[in-house]
Amino acid sequence: MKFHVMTLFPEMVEQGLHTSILGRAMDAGIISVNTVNIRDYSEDKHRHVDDYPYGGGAGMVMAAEPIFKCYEALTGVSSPKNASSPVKRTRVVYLTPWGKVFNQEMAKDFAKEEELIFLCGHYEGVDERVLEEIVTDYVSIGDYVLSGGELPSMVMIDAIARMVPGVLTNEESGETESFMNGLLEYPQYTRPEEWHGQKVPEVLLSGHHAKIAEWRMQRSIDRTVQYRPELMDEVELDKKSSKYYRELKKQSDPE
Ligand code: 6GU
Repeated sequence: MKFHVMTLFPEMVEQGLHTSILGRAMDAGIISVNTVNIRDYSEDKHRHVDDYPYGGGAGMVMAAEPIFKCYEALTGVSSPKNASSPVKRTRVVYLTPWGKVFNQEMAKDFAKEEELIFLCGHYEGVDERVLEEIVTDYVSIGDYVLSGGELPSMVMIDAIARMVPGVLTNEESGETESFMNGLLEYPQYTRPEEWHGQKVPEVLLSGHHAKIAEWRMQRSIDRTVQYRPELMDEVELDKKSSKYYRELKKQSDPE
């Protein structure tokens, strides 16, 4: 899968993505990240890409033309809205706090694409007209404001790339699956058996796989109830786990 990132800070995006699992996937040729500097498509001699907002107000607005030129260079498409050709348009994601909030489902959906383009804004925003012209998806990574779309694009690329076949090893996919049952991860322990007076839970040393699985399921439920209770409305629990969850609710709410 090919990721293209249109940005004013290409080094930032490149440096952040070449490590660990994604670095390995790039070396293996399963994914690639191509950054494009929007400033290279500025039309004035000072390489400006922003200007004052019509109507006044603080801050600067990124101008439409350099972004559009950058998009044309990347795709070869000059009128995306009235594309009459049967070829499917490459999706263009604009990162913005007012977009749809990103989640694992969306990561899986984007991972079906062969190619994706990210547009990273800066300053107070981007001229609305170029967004209307080229953007297919408006996405936020949560309810807080960041300085630009670079970090959000990196977050999305990481999450999407993990869903591309061949990026994760079998073992790594298994771990993601265990989160995707809708519960939070159970606690993990490694050596030593005792640290700062705290012992590793006995059952994990028992070698009894069924008991270990049951213990982990219960700790996942405990943790989800404590930190993200709203997730419990969506999960499907097996018989044993539902019984445990019912008992847990009875204890905290004996009515
Ligand atoms: Cl996608 N962009 C910016 N600038 N801030 C954000 C965001 C995106 N998602 C959350 N905050």
